Amino acid sequence: MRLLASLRFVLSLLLAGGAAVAQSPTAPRGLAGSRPNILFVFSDDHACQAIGAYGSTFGATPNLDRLAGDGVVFTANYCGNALCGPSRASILTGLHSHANGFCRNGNVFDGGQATFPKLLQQAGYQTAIVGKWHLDSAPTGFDYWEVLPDQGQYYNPDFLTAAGRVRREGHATDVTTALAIAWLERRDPARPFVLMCQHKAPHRNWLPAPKEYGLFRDGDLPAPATLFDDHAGRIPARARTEMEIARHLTLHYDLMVPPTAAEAAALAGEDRAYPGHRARMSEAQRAAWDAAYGAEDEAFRRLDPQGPDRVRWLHQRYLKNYLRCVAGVDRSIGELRAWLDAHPEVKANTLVIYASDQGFFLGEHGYYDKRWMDEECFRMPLLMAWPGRLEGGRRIEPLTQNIDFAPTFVELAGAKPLAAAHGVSLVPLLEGRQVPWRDAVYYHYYESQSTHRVPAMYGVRTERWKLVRYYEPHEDAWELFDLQQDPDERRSLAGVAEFAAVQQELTQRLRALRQQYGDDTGELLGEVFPRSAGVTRIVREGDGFRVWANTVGGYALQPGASRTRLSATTAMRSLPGKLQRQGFVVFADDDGPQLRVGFEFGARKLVVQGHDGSQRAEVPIEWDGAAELSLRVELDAAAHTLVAVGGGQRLSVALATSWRQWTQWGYGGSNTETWFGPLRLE
Ligand code: SGN
Ligand code: CA
Repeated sequence: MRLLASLRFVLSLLLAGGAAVAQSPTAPRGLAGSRPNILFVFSDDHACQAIGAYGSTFGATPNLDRLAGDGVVFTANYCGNALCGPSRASILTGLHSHANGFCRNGNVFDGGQATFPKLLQQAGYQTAIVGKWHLDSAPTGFDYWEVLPDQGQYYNPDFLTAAGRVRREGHATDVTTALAIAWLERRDPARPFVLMCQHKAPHRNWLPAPKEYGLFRDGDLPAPATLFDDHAGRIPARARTEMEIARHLTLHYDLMVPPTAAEAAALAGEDRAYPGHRARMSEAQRAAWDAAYGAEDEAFRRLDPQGPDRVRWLHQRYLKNYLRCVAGVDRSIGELRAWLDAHPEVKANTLVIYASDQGFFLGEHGYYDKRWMDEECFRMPLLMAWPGRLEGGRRIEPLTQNIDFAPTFVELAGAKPLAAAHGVSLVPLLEGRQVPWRDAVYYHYYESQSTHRVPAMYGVRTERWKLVRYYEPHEDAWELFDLQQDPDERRSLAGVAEFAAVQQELTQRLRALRQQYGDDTGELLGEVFPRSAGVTRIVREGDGFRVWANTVGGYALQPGASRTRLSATTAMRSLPGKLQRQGFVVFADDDGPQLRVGFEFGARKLVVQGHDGSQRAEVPIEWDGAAELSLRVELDAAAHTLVAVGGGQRLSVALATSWRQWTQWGYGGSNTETWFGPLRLE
């Protein structure tokens, strides 16, 4: 089976004209099945631009740079979906998102599937994970786990354990490191281990640990050339993205600048979370924070910078706090390696790995956050050191991806292989062997219509080119970048006559990759649902449709003749074996507002809701979780009434007077795989 799979892979590479890897004369052999301990240190949102070994000049990572000098640096490592949960799910399973089922944050990881910790456990390894998890379901395949709930807190974080929830005093980075070391101390020394030490840092909202407060206090750090990018030459959605330092970074929540009395009385948006973050700190922690930041905050108020100067100030504050969080993670690497130095018998057989779930924008294109297929966030750091086995300072340049991690660990451990993995073991690259290798990596991002408003996309990157398809019908666009001529990705060449042949070839390559990985998500029955967002797939089934909605409020709509009154009926079946949230029918006006009427399956409720949370009404229903639910909706714009009947209940809602008509309708949901009957309108 395994032989067949690798044969198929090699064949697909040859057919696709895969790249070969040059041989290194000094590289090690026989790593497969050598059963090293694996100390896998993993952080959240750590971009290569902030690591010295990848060319950063910020100086935030002396320990990581030392690790890179002692070991190997993967220079072209990528994620398949630049978001936390999806990247982690791909690392555990070796599968792209559509196949492991975790397409967006907020999905629930199916812990019943094959993962590398389970296979290593079966092969006699001790398995442990501490820190960020973000996959919602309880970790499976670990002898010991102690993880942050959801995103977790920086100060005095709560942890989830098999025995319940505990609050631990201190900074998340330090607490996580301490948990990792405590486990190393008490593990069974007779068996190999895999320990995943997963830091929350440097994730938003960038609260460093006290030990790093003093860093970067003198002068400005260099800003990227594209800090004031106008987004011209690319798709319009780039300018609509809500991740601009100038417009979206919040002063209090993101940058922890204390609000004035007037500001405190009117906190809005994410800034409303500011007081909670202050309250989470102890009095002593707050005092230490204020002592470190007070003078800078005062200077900001005094100078009150405006326009580009204000953007530069926001960027500096953001970047410095981000790098202080990075430096904390770097210190953790130093502490873990110091523990290994003190235990030479363990160190000699321990592979230390450092990676992060995706990269991050550090002001490039004026952005923070990630999600786009741009190099800054698509690329992931990957460093590996293993004394006596990996020669120091080597750079490994072929295209690698997070789906390769699990097959690598499994092969090193001599465990049963992951039969269906999309990724391939990196062992040949570690050994410097001449093997056929992939010449392109695949990407698919789903979480549109959500925080930061980045459209769904899939794409391909080769050594020189990147082609991205924005497939939601209301976006429907391509971007093509020449990474050699335009490394900052400022000018899309999609649709430019001179590059038509390149675009065509890459389109075929993209199609072939989608086929190879079996990804048929992202297309919506051609023109049947011309307006959609956040729905990944619709197929006809019976006389209705099966709909996959990955996003909060995902929908797919058809246009119709304008109506001021209508009566609609349909049926809904929440598909068994899947984790569901809600399924609803949608009625929309041309300029966007939507009414959603349907069921919260898990909570067993009939619900009416406006697209913006308005018009909310709900009533509990009696339902066995399996039966088909029928739904009837009566809308009358003139009488301002909405009546919903379903699940044996009736909801009556007074409609806002802004509703004049309905011109589109269809299906929607969140985290749902739902079968809908035909939507019959009268
Ligand atoms: C939170 C952040 C977002 C971030 C996502 C995903 N907002 O929602 O800025 O993009 O997480 O990040 S915050 O106000 O909660 O910080 S991920 O790394 O977990 O995927
Ligand atoms: Ca992340």
